[in-house]
Amino acid sequence: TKEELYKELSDAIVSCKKDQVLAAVEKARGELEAPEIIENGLAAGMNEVGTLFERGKLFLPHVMMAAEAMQAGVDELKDDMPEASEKAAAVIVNGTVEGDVHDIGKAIVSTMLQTSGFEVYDIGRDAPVADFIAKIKETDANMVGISALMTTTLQGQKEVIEALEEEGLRDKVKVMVGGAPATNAWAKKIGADCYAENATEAVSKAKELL
Ligand code: HCB
Repeated sequence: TKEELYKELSDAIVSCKKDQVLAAVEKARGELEAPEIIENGLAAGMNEVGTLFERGKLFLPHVMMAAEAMQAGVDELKDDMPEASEKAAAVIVNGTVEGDVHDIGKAIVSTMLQTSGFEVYDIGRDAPVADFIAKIKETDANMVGISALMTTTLQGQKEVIEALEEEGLRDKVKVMVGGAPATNAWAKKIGADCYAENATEAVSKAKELL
């Protein structure tokens, strides 16, 4: 069943073994769509890794190995992503805030937006506010996705919004925020246009903002 395949993918991530992840991806491929392999299988496993890390059952080297395995699995699936039926009328700059190296979730969001017809410019992780602004200007973007995975870097999302205001760009550029510590309430508080809990929601909310 689908649930069994999701579990196999998730367990493979928790095993922190790249080979096991690639084997599980290969097996799931014929049965599941690439986005559901990533979101319901691999990402679910990564969340489990996070929980085990918090409980002291896994250590940082494991998390790094799991992250690498996850990346390999996602890369393997790039060619399976569904082709967008039409181009969305949006250019989006996507990045993880300065001081924060977590970029797995953000990369998934970028890929899913791309396959949904968005023109995506991913400025990577640990990106200073100035990089967000420069890329938005350079590409004439009308949307920005700001990722932060730590309570200590969440503030960076607010800083990007403040910079957009200072540059007189805020009316033109819709703002989406995401990452584990972000919430709807936080998005509202800092004046973002939306919060997305996962990549599927990022795509649907970005479409709503158009
Ligand atoms: Co990292 N880490 N980590 N980590 N890490 C977290 C985030 C903690 C919560 C774990 C913990 O302690 N409980 C924690 C942060 C605590 C806090 O909030 N204060 C933490 C810490 C503390 C650290 C270090 C400081 C550890 C250390 O060195 N002592 C260090 C950070 C260094 C730094 O950034 N300056 C660190 C390092 C690492 C790595 C390198 C080992 C690795 C990252 C590898 C990489 O990204 N290339 C890592 C990982 C993997 C995690 C956990 C386990 C998983 C994160 C992840 O990839 N999840 C995480 C635990 C957790 O999150 N509970 C832990 C899977 C993806 C698919 O989910 O939430 O990232 P996601 O993205 C979703 C969703 O949020 C949304 O869509 C995505 C797809 O569904 N979304 C967006 C995300 N961005 C969006 C943007 C949008 O516009 C829209 C939607």
